[in-house]
Amino acid sequence: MTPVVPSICVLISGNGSNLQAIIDAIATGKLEAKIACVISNRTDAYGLTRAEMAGIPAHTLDHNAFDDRENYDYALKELIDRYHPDCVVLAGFMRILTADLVNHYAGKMFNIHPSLLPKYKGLHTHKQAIENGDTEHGVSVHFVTPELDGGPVVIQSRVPVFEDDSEVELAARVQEQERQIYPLVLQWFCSGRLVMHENNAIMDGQRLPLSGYASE
Ligand code: NHR
Ligand code: GAR
Repeated sequence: MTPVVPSICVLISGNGSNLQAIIDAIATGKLEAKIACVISNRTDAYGLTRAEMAGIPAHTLDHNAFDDRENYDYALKELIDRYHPDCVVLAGFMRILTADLVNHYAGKMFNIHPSLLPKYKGLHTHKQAIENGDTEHGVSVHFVTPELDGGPVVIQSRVPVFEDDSEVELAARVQEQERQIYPLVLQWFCSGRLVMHENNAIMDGQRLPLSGYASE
């Protein structure tokens, strides 16, 4: 009998380096899953090309074609649900999602956010870390809940901030970590080790600390 492989829908807006890390982790057997589809809200996202090159169905759903967030998210939900994914992954997806959509995928939607949450929710995180003179910065993977960047953290990875760092340099350092931790979290989820319960991340039956897995 062929084993049932969990399926993932990946939402992107841009370059898609996290998407590529997921594609590569599947190819090398580190992530036992398949990508059902990739959806971008922007037509010019390079991640769409990455999906096509990997033979994955790729769609653009342009938010500019919709009057409001409710209508956009309704269409997005319809498109995602055509694939019946086990998991929905935000990978550089730049649109805030309505509570309706997020609740529809409760416990199976993830985001990777470029800061050590709860620090720097929202946009321009690298700029803020530099401007505030932080010596440490990083990235968090969390379950998505209606509260923006506020869902339970699964794992964080830390990087140093050097005195003469530009935003671009710091972002590159953070993104190197992103490519490591996102496939790992997805493998935990797809293998049934990781669940969300009452707004907590639970790993192997244990509630994870607020900063996530093995944070130090
Ligand atoms: N939606 C919900 N409900 N909850 C979360 O935790 C979400 C979410 C949607 C996206 C990713 C998040 C990030 O990692 C994310 C988490 C976009 C914005 C934003 O302000 C903020 C946070 C995130 C993504 N977007 C603008 C908007 O008006 C558009 C900006 C643009 O297009 O460049 O939607 O940082
Ligand atoms: C990543 O650094 C991700 O953390 C960040 O955008 C980049 C996307 O890279 N996400 C956000 O800022 C979400 N608002 P990618 O398209 O190459 O995966």
